Amino acid sequence: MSKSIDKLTAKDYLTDTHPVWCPGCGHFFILRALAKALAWLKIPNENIALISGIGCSSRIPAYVDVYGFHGIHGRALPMAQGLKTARSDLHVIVAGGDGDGYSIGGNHFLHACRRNMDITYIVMDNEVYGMTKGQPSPTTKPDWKSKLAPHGTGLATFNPLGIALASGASFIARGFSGDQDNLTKLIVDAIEHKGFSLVEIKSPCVTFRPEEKEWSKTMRRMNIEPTDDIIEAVQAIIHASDGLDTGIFYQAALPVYQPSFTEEKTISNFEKEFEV
Ligand SMILES: Cc1ncc(C[n+]2csc(CCOP(=O)(O)OP(=O)(O)O)c2C)c(N)n1
Ligand code: SF4
Repeated sequence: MSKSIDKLTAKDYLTDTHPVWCPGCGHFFILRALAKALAWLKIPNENIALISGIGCSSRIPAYVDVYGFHGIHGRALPMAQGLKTARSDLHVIVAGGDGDGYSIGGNHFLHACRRNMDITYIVMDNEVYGMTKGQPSPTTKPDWKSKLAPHGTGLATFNPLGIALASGASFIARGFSGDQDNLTKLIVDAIEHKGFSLVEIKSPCVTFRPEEKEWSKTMRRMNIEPTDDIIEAVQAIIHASDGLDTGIFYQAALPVYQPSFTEEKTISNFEKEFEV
């Protein structure tokens, strides 16, 4: 990037690759908000790494002009934590879907919250597995009927905000892909936060959940200040259990886990240690 940092715009954070997402997919708007947030923060492209798993959402590293890694399903967080361990100087951002992060990656999610490393996790939540053609995900409502679950799942939904709070995350927010200004600001705040920041973003899958287009009418901004009080945060999360409130539910200065990475800990040194 030859442009001076103060002249960077959202376009400077986008690659020339056109996303293969379906026209109207909410993920387009998350990509745009992320690029705007990076331009707002004026972080040099080479100081950012974007890590993902597998899913329509997880294609996002191809479209953002920063270091990227399109990994394996459900394993974006461990990869990102490994990278952050080795390169604490990088802004490490993780992005992926509700299936990737809360289902196959659910256990990693809990422990990433608990470790509270300085990483931002963007979950592009469309309440469905889009890439594999519409299976219910952990955030799918129990009565949503589909070919694969003709009577609905009948299962209570996973509550990402509550689980993140209980597991130790220090920044917990919900955004909506259709509310660009608010979403851009949430991503800026999340990246600036020191510790594990979750931005759970409602993002309509127009192909397998066309009814989610209605979210543009029902999602609402919360008018509350971020709190570092767990009880207040629990109350805000319970109050928002219909999934329609957006804003920061919790933000606290908690100890950040950052293992030190020294020369002696290189892979070749480990190999030497275990040589027989
Ligand atoms: C180990 C493994 N299991 C299953 C799959 C199949 N698979 C690919 S993407 C995906 C779910 C994607 O859903 P989500 O993460 O919500 O993202 P979306 O496509 O909705 O954006 C699944 C189950 C896989 N690639 N690897
Ligand atoms: S299948 Fe759904 S999530 Fe995937 S690109 Fe199309 S609209 Fe987006």
